[in-house]
Amino acid sequence: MTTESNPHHAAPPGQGVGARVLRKEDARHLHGKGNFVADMSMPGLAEVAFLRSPLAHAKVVAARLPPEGAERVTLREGMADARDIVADSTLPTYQRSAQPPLAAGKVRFVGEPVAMVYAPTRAEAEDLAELVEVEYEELPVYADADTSRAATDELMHAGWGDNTFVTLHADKDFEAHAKGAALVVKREISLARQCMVPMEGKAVLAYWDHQADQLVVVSATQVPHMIRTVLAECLDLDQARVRVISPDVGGAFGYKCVLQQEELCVAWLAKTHRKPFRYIEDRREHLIAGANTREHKYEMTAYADERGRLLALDARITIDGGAYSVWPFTIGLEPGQAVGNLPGPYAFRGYRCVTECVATNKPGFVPYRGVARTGVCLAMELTIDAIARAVGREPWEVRQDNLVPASAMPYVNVANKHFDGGDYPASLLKARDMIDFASVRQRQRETRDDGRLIGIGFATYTEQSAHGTSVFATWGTPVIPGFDQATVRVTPDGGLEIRVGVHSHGQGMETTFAQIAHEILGVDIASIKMLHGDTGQTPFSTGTYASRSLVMSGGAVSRACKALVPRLLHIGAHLLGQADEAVRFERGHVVGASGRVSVADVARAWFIDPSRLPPDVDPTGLEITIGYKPKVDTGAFTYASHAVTVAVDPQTGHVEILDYVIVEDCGTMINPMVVEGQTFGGVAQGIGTALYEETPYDRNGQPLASTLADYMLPGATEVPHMRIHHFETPSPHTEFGAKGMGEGGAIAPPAAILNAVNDALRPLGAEVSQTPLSPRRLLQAIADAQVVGTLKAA
Ligand code: MCN
Ligand code: SMO
Repeated sequence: MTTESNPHHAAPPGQGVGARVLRKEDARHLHGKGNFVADMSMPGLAEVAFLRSPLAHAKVVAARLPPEGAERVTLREGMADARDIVADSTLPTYQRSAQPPLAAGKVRFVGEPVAMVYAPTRAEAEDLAELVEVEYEELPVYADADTSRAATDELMHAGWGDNTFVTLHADKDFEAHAKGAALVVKREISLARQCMVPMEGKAVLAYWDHQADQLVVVSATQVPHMIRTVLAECLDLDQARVRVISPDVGGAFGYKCVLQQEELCVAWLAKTHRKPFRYIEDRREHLIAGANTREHKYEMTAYADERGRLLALDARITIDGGAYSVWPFTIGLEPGQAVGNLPGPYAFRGYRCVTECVATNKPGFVPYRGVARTGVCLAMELTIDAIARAVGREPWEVRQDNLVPASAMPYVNVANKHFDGGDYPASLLKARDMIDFASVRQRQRETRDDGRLIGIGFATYTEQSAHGTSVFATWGTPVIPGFDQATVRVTPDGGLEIRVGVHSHGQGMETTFAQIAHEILGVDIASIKMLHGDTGQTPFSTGTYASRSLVMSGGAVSRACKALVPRLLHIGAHLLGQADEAVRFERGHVVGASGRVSVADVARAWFIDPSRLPPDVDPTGLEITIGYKPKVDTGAFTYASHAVTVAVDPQTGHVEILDYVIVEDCGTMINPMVVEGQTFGGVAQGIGTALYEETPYDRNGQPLASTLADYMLPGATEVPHMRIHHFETPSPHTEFGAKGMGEGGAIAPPAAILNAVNDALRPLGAEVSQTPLSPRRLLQAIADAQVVGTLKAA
């Protein structure tokens, strides 16, 4: 018997692993057909607005509701059946915070929701909110870590002994390695507090599905299954009576990987009133109540030999954690990642670090693309350059001497990170060559008509991705990821449905996961449908964060597809009239001496014409749920070297990026175009951190950047054309050898750019060490250097 294959499913070449396939998801977005929470409407939908605290720290003495519409206003005491958000941690010294869905008795940051109001339109809801009168009694404000640390009464949270969330200590052979050092270099390095500013802010719509007798929460979230778990707990509902759907999400970057107060509030309204409610965060709310990331301070003391080889590092890290510890990652994630990742890709053997995370009257810290690694990379890379200056060598040379060499791989570093492979020094040399280091040094020697100074900077880092159980366990978080499952179903026409519990909110997984399936089963990616972001339709997953989706969930897709092959073979062999051993699976076909049958042919037999099946057919059929658990769960280590050339105007303090190159290695790339898009997007955010983005606070804890006129984002004119080169060192631990990379782009830019600026400023003796590097900070550094110069001369 010969069966012709269905030409519809004949796979064109070049859709599998490694192909630069255009993204399946882009057409709907380019045509304005995306389905975001703000696009949805339902009969009887009420819009929700929040009355937010104007004060940073105050007792709520009384609240008077307006005489008309009071029934549409909720205060904390009106939702007594909802629990506070409490993220516990197993970290020693950790003090837990209880975050009420609406402020209870006291407010702890400007923008904290105090009352919730609903009306047919958002405008009416806001008008009604304005009529709620709240009486406050001001408390001392802890607008920064130092002020907060000094507090003895009126502490941030009841029952606390001081205002510190958690303090972590690490000491690995520090004294032994530091004692012989010829050189000691000290630096203070800090990052400003900033927002994440996704295009779409928080967005949640909740209703009661009477048929399913279920609360349905449609939310812009990265982690629908975890949100279901915690909402059910907070609202005292059976897990099965809550369904969370994450539709199209307009960027998330970590902002949407935690339970948000507003999610809990709107879900409570729907549960209570059995009607649909929706809340859409506006830009001003985001900028005020969402300034919750990056604010780290590093006191670094590096011990090196006379050539600049690092022997030991002593660091003190202070993190301004804001008012509340978020669920599930807790505030412990930030110091935990900082202490673990500070040593970066370097091979030194003595390490001591104290990381203190202090509670302040600001919005609570939320993981943001790169998490603590952007801060630690800045601190480490500025320190490496400072060492190079101290020993009079080129920063790339000193970096080169200190990086873990390829010959030492796999390598366990001083912080017990298990680097899986790659050539870190080669990535740096490649970046140096791509940016044409020698000619930049030459240009620096030439005087320029415009008076600008040229500088070149480097940064090398590792991005621990897809961290597993053991890593999260050391961070003490209440939910610890272990493994992921995928369901793969062959459809009756030979297409595929893939169901995964992670969520793609811009990463391109609808395409890349289809490419994985195509690689194994040969089905055309146009006929592969990925279902994600719906707890009612997908296997459980802790969700998308920590650049884990490809390795974990993509790994499960790969395993599931592989597990379908013997089933397809068995049916196909029967259709061909041959024994299983006599056929093979090749590019979407079962092939034997007597001919070939396609996946579609097999599917037709299975679903529609079982009379053609072998008598001993496996009744589990052409659908499977299978899991992926990493062999080594310390994560897969992507790494990269970034190099940048800048022109600095010492008169105006303006920095222009002239050239930017990236050499990265995320193992096997599923889709290099997606990897590049992820990297470039991350770099754009990193440039924001380096040069523009900041929410300053005054002493009263008032945020001073509440519009996009004061909160500066890089735009098309600030983000340069970038050049990228890939190494592909397969991970020995993952499917296809792929490593996660979704955050990497955002890790290195502040380090590379500030190093480049410092290189430019060398003739002036000035040095910068703070983000964002605003013109004012840059001019201040030059002025400080002049004062020092004058004093030295005197
Ligand atoms: N990929 C690939 N080959 C590799 C590695 C990754 O083709 N070797 C592809 C993946 O298939 C996937 C994408 O690159 O399509 C990112 O994969 P991965 O590194 O696994 O990261 P996640 O999918 O888990 O995404 C999370 C990560 C994080 S933690 C943040 S923060 C972030 C980021 O992704 N937020 C983003 N990138 C973002 N991109 C957009 N557009 N929006 C966000 O909110
Ligand atoms: S900050 Mo990314 O969601 O881990």
